[in-house]
Amino acid sequence: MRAFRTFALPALALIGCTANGGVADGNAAAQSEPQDTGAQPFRVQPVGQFSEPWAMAFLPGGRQALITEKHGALKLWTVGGAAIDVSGVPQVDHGGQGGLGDVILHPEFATNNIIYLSWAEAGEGDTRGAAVGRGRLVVDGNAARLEGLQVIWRQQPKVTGRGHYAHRLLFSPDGRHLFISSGDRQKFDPAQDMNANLGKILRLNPDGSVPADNPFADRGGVAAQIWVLGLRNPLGFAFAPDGRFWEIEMGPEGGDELNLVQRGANYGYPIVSDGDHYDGRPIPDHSTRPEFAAPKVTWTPVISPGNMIVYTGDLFPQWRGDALVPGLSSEALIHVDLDGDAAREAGRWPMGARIREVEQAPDGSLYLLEDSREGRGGRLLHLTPAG
Ligand SMILES: [Ca+2]
Ligand SMILES: [Ca+2]
Repeated sequence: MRAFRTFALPALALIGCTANGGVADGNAAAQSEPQDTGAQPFRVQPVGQFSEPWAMAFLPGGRQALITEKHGALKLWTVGGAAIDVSGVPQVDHGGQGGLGDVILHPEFATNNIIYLSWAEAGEGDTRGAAVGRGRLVVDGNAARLEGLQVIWRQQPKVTGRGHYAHRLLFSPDGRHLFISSGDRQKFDPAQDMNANLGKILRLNPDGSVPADNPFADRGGVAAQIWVLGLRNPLGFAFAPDGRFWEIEMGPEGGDELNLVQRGANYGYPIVSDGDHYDGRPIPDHSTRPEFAAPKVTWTPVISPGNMIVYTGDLFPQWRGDALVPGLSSEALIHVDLDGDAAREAGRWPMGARIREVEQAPDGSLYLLEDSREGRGGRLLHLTPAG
């Protein structure tokens, strides 16, 4: 991540919550819907403090959640209480954008206690890459541990640098497939290379094996894992209740993207982007190459998405079926209206801090994890309806 994202605060974030910074894809019906109005619809309560928090996943029942810290700790946090360390987590390569990453539950966690983690792993020489593993969470009184951790997937090839791991994890709504988002590791061309699983979304069986009905299964090798390609740094993805699969990613200088994920599609990076390279070299815009799948929303200036969810709760009925996106450089929570195949930014609330993740609790309230750096930030914030 460049200094641009660290320090540039887009003007839109400063003028409040009615900004429509996103460029929608021209769906007139979507644009005629009312915008969110100015009043912040939620109350914010700090409820925890973490060191480099990156991801959060509630356990069934919603009384406890797992929270990863990028430096390599997994915490079991109790609502209204303390956080304890979970032992048995893997060694991580901590630095840059890398360390311990995402955490999700197996769809049948209630009976098998299996969780999935992603992290940055050191390789030969000066190389590294993301890894995904799964193990059994054992909570024993006031202690917790991870047992039988097995690596089920790795980025290939491992490369130099410490950026663009992405490594977000998601199960399909039917629980039959695990999706992994894999960033381009700031190496550009691997996003189009079918012999690399960088710059892609991969689709696996829950045990890490490759489904026979994947779009490129007949090619074998890592190509068989690929669901879609041509991505840059896909940091969030989620299924909407209508079954549509959405992905959000950081573009280069400009051009953050919200994409509708369609089996086997190529989203064109690094051949096309609505942004350009940080050193000023242009990248042709999506409109110049219609053979590539185009984003449904692009953002310039960028929002720097941390992840995304599609909200399905009752506490914020105005957001049901829509995407919520936390912003790092934009220091905001962003509401993206989803309407069939169309999408548009519909509201933005300044949070005064870089936000890494948004998570929906089982009761429909929201939690935000602040990014932290140099000892600042890192709070867990609870959002409940205002008034
Ligand atoms: Ca999460
Ligand atoms: Ca461009």
